[in-house]
Amino acid sequence: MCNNMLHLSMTHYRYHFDRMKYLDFVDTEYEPAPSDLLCEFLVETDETMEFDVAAGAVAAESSVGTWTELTTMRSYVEKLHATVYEIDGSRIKVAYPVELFEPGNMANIMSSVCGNVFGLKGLKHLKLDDIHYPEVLTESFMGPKYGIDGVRKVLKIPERPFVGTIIKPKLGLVTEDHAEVAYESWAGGCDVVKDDENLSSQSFNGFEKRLDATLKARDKAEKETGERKVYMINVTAETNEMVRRAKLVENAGGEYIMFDIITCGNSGFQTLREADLDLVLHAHRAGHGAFTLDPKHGVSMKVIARNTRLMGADQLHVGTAVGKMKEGEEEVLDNIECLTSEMHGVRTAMPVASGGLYPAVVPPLLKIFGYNVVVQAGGGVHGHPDGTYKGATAMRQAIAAVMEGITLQEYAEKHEELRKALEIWQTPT
Ligand code: RUB
Repeated sequence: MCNNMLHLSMTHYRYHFDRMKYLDFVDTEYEPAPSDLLCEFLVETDETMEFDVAAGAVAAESSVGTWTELTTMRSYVEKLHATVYEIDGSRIKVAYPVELFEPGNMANIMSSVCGNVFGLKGLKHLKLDDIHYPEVLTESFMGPKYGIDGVRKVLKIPERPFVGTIIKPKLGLVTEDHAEVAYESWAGGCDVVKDDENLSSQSFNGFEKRLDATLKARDKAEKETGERKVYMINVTAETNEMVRRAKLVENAGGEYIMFDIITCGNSGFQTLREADLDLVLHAHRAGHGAFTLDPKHGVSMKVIARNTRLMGADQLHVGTAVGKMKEGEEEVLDNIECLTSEMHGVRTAMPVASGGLYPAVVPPLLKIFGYNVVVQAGGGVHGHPDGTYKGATAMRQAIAAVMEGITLQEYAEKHEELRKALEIWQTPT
């Protein structure tokens, strides 16, 4: 009991002592310079730290400060301090002088604004909720090579949403079966066929064999349908191997690759983008939920979306609001905004809706997304009672119905594939 009291009072004493230094990083009169990097954090403290001290601690520890005064501090270093320039409830806004960061180095930027601060004693929760880059940093990253306009040109689809599928089962199919399912998907109406996030080069479906067999299936489907078809093969691997695989795809006549942005990491992706291949880059965000879903702690999907676009992804998964993944409409719209809003001339990236989609959810989905979206259904295609081909047709019909302004029920009267899909998968209530 006594020991506990002593511990508590020492803790208070320590933060009281440090308070002056951390508070030096708070100045709500400060007006950010156009060249500042701006971050929004959500902060929650425990009983050992006062809120404004915590706010200053975030700015200090993510810039030039630490827990004590330094004999090594110089006035020219002090000028580089970050400043908390706004406090609104638990939300703080921090401005960072751009000199703190190495241009074009996302790992470096994240090591500051998304680094040690997450382990600070006294902070119960911390969330990096948004980030805004000044032009001097946006122009130091490659950005998307194609963007929305570019991918529409590749697919020769000027207006309609893209219809995509993920091969299911996600793992286990041997190469021949994988290619056959891909062919059925394209022939039935899909524009895009995609690997799942955890298919790379396992023994049952090696990368090189799969690339060859699936591109042959693509060529056959293109010939038969007269439509452009694309295959997003998953190149996720160790960085050098990932680039090697991407080059194989380019040489084999593929137009697209996919990779897992969270598990490959920022530097892995930057290396891939800097190879500057003639390939559309599709980013899957598997694993983001470990950082993004807690409303109070971690990093928001908005930050991941802005960073992924800036580093150069042409497409990114942003949630669906109507499918199996957790985010609601508001979060999905925020994510879409991060990919499509003005960002000092950086190209836009195409939002991807994926996860628990099927024909009946297409109308509410397109209401949220508009037509600039890749609508990807895995189970919603391959779970159709009449198989993959008809499942792909039903998805395409659902999109046609929305574009023609007809209800799915009305459209289904003359389209059996859609009718059967609507019979087994209803609109959620
Ligand atoms: C799709 C699937 C994907 C999701 C993940 O399969 O599981 O990996 O895209 O979600 P299905 P998100 O269509 O059968 O659900 O894209 O939101 O990250």
